[in-house]
Amino acid sequence: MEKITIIGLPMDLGQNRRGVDMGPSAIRYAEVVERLDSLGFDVEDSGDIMIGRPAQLDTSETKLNNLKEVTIGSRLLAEKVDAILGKNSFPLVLGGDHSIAIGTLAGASKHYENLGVIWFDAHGDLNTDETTPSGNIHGMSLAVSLGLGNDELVNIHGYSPKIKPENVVIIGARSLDEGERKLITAKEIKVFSMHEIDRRGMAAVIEETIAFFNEKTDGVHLSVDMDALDPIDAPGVGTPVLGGITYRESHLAMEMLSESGIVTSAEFVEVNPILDDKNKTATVAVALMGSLFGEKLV
Ligand code: B3U
Ligand code: MN
Ligand code: MN
Repeated sequence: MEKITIIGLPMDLGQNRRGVDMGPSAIRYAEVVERLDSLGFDVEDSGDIMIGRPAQLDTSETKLNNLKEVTIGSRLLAEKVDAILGKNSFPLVLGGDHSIAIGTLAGASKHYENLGVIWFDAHGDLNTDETTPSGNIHGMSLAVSLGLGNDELVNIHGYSPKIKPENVVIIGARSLDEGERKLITAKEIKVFSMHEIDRRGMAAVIEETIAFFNEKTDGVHLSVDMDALDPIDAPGVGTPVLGGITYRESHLAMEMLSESGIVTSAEFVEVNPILDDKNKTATVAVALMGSLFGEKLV
């Protein structure tokens, strides 16, 4: 695919730390358009989806914080991603917190019989309204896409489920809640935790991921939560977890995915400029996008 359409969803309502709504601005400031342009793509920046802000934020640890706004944002993003794929362009979505994946996947999976999902994340984002310890929807977006959890979220864009558990690979996990572990076991979801990455190396993990998808998927969505990376390399995230994927390992992963040609849509989320060190995390995100779209060192 030669065309890339960038779409931002500057929303921080899927979790409790303000500032991740500035992620799309930070990523643009790190010159995402120029970077992808220089690789020879026809890049269109279609701007941001604006959803407004409630007068009173819901930050209690109730079942689903800011459900109304997250639902509106997801609906609008789903329509947009659906339309971008309809025009044969590659949707590159900029977050925002990881709840936005509900909308991205709702828009993308309509275009495939068997959409694979690579969930690059320190977390599983597999909580439901029953198991969530926080009420934060960014910790539920993968479960919602599997058809589990709140009805309104699950049915966004008019159908459910968006993806099948056998088409999901989680890479970089190191912080999973009890309910998430149970779900992973029950649904037999493939997880390459930091243990596997340490033990086998990122190259083997990505080779296996590509082979796994090649057999059975007709498209693959790459969802990159920047907290998959070690906080040393990506400090500007709301929930940093020690012992993550290194800068080099993450580039290798993107380069191998680029060579494989399997990725059909992508999103980069959880960049929080308030918590960052001189826009480092956005800069790393843009460098990873470079590798994902075929940038070579020599
Ligand atoms: N699993 C916890 C914490 C969390 C999920 N995603 C992030 N943090 N970034 C939860 O709230 O569901
Ligand atoms: Mn996440
Ligand atoms: Mn995470």
